[in-house]
Amino acid sequence: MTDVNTVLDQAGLTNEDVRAYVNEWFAITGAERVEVVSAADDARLIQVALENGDLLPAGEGSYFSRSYFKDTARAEERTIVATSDEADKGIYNNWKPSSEMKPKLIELMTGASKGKTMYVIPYLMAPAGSPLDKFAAGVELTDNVGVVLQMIRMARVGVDYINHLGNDFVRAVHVTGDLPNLGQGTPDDKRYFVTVADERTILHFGSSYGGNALLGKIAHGLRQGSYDGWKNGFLVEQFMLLGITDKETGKKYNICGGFPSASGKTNLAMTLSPDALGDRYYVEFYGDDIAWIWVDDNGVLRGFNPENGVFGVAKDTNEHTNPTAIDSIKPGLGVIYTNVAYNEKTQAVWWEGRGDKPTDLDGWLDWKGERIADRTAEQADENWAHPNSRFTTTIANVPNAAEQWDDPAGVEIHGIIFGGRTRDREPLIRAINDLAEGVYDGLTLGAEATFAADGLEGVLRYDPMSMRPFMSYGEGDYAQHWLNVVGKATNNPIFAHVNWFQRGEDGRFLWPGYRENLRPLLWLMQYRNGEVTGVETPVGVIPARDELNLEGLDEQTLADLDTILTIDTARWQQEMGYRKEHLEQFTNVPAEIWEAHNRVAKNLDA
Ligand code: GTP
Ligand code: SPV
Ligand code: MN
Repeated sequence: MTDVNTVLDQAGLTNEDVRAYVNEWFAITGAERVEVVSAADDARLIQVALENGDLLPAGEGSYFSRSYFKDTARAEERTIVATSDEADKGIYNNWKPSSEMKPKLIELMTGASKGKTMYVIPYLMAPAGSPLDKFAAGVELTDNVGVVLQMIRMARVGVDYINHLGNDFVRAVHVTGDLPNLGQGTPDDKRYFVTVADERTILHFGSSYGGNALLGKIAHGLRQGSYDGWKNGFLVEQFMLLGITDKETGKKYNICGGFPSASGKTNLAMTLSPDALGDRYYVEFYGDDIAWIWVDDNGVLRGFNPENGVFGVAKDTNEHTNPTAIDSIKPGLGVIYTNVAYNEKTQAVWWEGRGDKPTDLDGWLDWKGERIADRTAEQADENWAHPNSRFTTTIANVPNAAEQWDDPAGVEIHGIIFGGRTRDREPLIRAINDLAEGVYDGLTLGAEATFAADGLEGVLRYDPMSMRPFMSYGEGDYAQHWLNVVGKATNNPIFAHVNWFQRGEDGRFLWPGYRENLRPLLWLMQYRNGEVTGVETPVGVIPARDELNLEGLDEQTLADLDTILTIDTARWQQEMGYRKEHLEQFTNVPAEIWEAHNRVAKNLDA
């Protein structure tokens, strides 16, 4: 029998509250051993994972892992926010009383780590020393070494982050469960992913994948964080955060923005300026998935990325679409690939959109581990990689990471954008000057769901602020909180809605996207500065065609441009009816939000 306290002593884990928590869950889960980890354990734990088969080598200093084939994305219908107050119930947070969920999870986890090691991962989801530190610390307990290796990349990990914090830490318990016997997606589904928000406790059972298992990232960094932010005056959002420097004028702008999962945040934050614009603009990466945002004592809206790494979508990542990402996953950087195609002979990896499909099939296995060469004619067109396959790399590996990406003071935010996969209606960009209209726009963000959530790809749905799967309390209160926080800012952040995904009748994207997305963002900052006036429409200000820098765009794009710079009034009028129904579901919607809705509707009818 392991003496837990001896292990904690040896690891220098002195926080008494953390020690009691580890002891409690060690007893419940029935783990055989306990181990406290820090980032310095990475090389040793990589060896452990290679030896037990959790990882396979993927060339020099890169690794490959395959998750169970029914465990490849977040499971939204199994994800629950529990509290003791029914007033926290929203439309999207799957609220349940904590008195119901906690016993369930304790029962599921009891004895469920038998024979395994319980890893204790003390972590911080913030640059150390920030004003939000006490909301950012947590201790994940997991029985899965792969999860530890992912957490070491995605969070700051070590006992020094939590020893001094007393009880100010999130309790985050992860138990993998017997994956082949959990009934995933059936009426007998045994998985539960629960955030007990008012107790700052996260209990996830039945997965080893991504947001289901790396509890610092989504469960704490978004769900728990946004609940804490609501109670303590800051915002926590599924946002990327980037900086644009205009080397000619010396001006620098920081823009954050929410696009639903797998809709382009990582790509935008890693983008390079289009070649045709020369080297005038430089884009810096602060964050690609989460931003914590507050107003400082001088009234300036600021934000930082709480993460330490990037858990990026592999699909379509290549030298052309995202050269920065390709540089950040070069050999030797400790990158972990999950659910891509893997060559067991050469250790090469591949995914759809990586480049030419290998023609020599020798050694190639698809994401399920099945030999490609053995495929039947019917299977020939199936994907090699899972569409939600991912790469994990640290921000230190990202070539355009800003010097201050790790600055606890965060950076000033000049613009807030919302966007998603919308095949019609939404123009390339529309700027919104008014706070309530900006918040209203985020609240009514409608987009096609992606493969980042199980079984939902392509479904059109509203995804408020891109937080639908991560909402921790009611949507009306959420809107009011936005009005309160951003309303305090005196530095005039501008809002905008963007869409890189409008399609033509033949299904093609009308805008080339990727690096070219910088062009509308540059226009937005010029508009904020009063350097261009744009064209007023009922739904915001869109660029006049000649205000956009069009240098070097191809013929087709130039021909399509008028379509994506047009407001389809009839389609928008129809949309306003849907929006009304969408907002009517929510309780406590602020009057300002309804006024914004009515103003836009009236403008459209005028
Ligand atoms: P999460 O990590 O799930 O929150 O996703 P994300 O929002 O960071 O999405 P990401 O940048 O990883 O992009 C998801 C997918 O969209 C990838 O397959 C990209 O190649 C693709 N994508 C990103 N930007 C664009 C774009 O401008 N145009 C087009 N057509 N596809 C894009
Ligand atoms: C998302 O789905 O928005 C992600 C990936 O960022 S996961 O960590 O799986 O939630
Ligand atoms: Mn995300």
